[in-house]
Amino acid sequence: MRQKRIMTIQDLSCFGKCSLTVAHPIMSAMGLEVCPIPTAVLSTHTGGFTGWTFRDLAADLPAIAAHWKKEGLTFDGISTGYLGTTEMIDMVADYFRLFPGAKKIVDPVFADNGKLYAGFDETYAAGMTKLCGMADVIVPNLTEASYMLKEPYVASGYDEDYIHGVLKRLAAFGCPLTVVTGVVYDKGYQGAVAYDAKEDRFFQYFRENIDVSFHGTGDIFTSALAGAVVLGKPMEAALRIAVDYTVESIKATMPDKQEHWYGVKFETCLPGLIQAIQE
Ligand code: PXL
Repeated sequence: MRQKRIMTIQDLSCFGKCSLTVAHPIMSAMGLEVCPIPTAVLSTHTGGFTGWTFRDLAADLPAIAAHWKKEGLTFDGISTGYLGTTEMIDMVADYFRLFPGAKKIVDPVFADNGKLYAGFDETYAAGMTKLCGMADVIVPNLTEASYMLKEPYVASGYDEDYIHGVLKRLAAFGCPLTVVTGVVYDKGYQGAVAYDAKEDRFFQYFRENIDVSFHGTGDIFTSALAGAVVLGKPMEAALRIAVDYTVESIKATMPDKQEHWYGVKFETCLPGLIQAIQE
């Protein structure tokens, strides 16, 4: 059987365990052939460091796509993460048009904990909303969902009806499978809830809530989810695989959480992920 092939379009933050430095190893471990497209090279991610370098590689994107098309390359999936500029969002939309056979998984990556990340604004959120409308699966957190829906951010105290409503309103942008992450109904549990618009069905998977915040866990979740989806796992299984892997990576980091604030030890948990996709 031909190996499943996925391209992943996001930045390469050389230090900090996020975006390409997690997506590539995670999806490789899952058995996918991973083709990374770095949108920019940064010395570190922007979440907690100061003075990072930033080399924009936007100019290379159209040429990479043109070469790949000339070579006749095809892809089973395209996953996207931090893109940085609206110009880059437009270029990714072109990739989506050029590779129509690929399953498109979009993680909006522009905000968390009620706030936009450094360098983003409402225009970027609007551009990302359009890209989400072109995707097969979207994976916003509740902050990104609120920006895309232009609704106030609700940090806590919401119920299942509220989350199901958010998912349905997001689905109206045009994506058939919507997943929201970081859902906490009851302080003891955290998880992800998904909505399959075609079947009008919700799925959810929760684990114990570890009340700490590490950078890059959203990227880890989306990488595992995208890998599972492109491997053909049903959404129920993909959610479980991705939530379990993220929780295990956080748990593995807890003993060193002070020193490791910039990212979790996802590497040590890869054997469990490899096991999980074989089940
Ligand atoms: O983890 C998301 C992410 C990815 N890439 C860069 C970031 C962030 C979040 O801040 O700064 C460069």
